Amino acid sequence: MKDIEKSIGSCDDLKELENLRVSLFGKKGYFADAFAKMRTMGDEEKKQFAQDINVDKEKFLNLLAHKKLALEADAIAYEMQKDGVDVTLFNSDTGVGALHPVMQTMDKIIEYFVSMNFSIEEGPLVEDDFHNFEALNLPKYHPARDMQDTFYFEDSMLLRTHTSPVQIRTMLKAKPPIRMICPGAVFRRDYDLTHTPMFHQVEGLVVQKSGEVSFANLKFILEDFLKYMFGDVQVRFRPSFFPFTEPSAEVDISCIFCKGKGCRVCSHTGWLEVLGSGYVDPNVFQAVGYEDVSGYAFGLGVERFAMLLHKIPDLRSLFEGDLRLLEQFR
Ligand code: 2NL
Repeated sequence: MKDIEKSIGSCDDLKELENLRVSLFGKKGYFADAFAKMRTMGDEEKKQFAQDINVDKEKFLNLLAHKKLALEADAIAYEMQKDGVDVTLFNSDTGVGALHPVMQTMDKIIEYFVSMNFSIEEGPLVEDDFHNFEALNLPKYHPARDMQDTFYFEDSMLLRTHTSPVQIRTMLKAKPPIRMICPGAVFRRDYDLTHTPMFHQVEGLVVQKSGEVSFANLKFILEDFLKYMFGDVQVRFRPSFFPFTEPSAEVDISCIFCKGKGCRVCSHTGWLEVLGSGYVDPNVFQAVGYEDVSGYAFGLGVERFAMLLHKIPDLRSLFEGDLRLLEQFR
């Protein structure tokens, strides 16, 4: 018995341990043998023997169980070490990373507006109804508020659907004049060829004393900006509608693919829509307690700009992390 105890102690293999277990507890093992012997014993002797043998049995069951656990842990540690990655190893294949094309485009946009004396403002991604909708003249039953279009949390908070709430927050804490842009991620329940549930916007806002800003100021800055971004393009303003601006205009550039001749990308119109803009609706100023001011605002989608600038045909390729795309933007 002492030998077997030693063997268990020095055993370093699960199969060998199983053999030892069988030699003790198997049908022809030590304990089966011992119990068989009892049949020929007298009562007194049997009692003493049974007591001793049960102590031994308990002891060996314990020894085997502990050894088994230890060997299994060793085996797992070995497998992990064998297949693991040594993160300290030098890898001559390590490339240099780069900003994602969407962020490169964002930086170029920001660069322009900083040069024009706009400040950069940021705000929370998780917003409330007031900052994301109510203050922006989006009435209670406006379709944009629908569960179908907006990600809601249980407590009536939501993921901002545009960066406008940052402008509301800025107006609530500062006095005019305001000259700001707010770049950042926004969220809508939409996923198809031209929509992803998360994308990036840059919105701009200028507020001054009543009469100090005109639509001409808006037209100048956006035309100048678009020529900075896209080079020698024509720019046109088209009447439109947004709940937070009045009057509103969408801004087109002449198609950069066909130079305005008409092609598939511009649906044979010769124009590409790139911006929304307008005079800030008086209801927005009222919601933030501004009086005797006027201002203009605009908004754009950064992914759309990146796609046009780099002639990327499918929006979704910007979100797949495929190195064959990303390596072209180093
Ligand atoms: C679009 C349209 C736009 C705005 C965003 C705005 C913000 C405030 C007040 C008034 Cl606080 N307007 N933002 C205005 C016009 C258009 O974006 O098509 N974006 C991609």
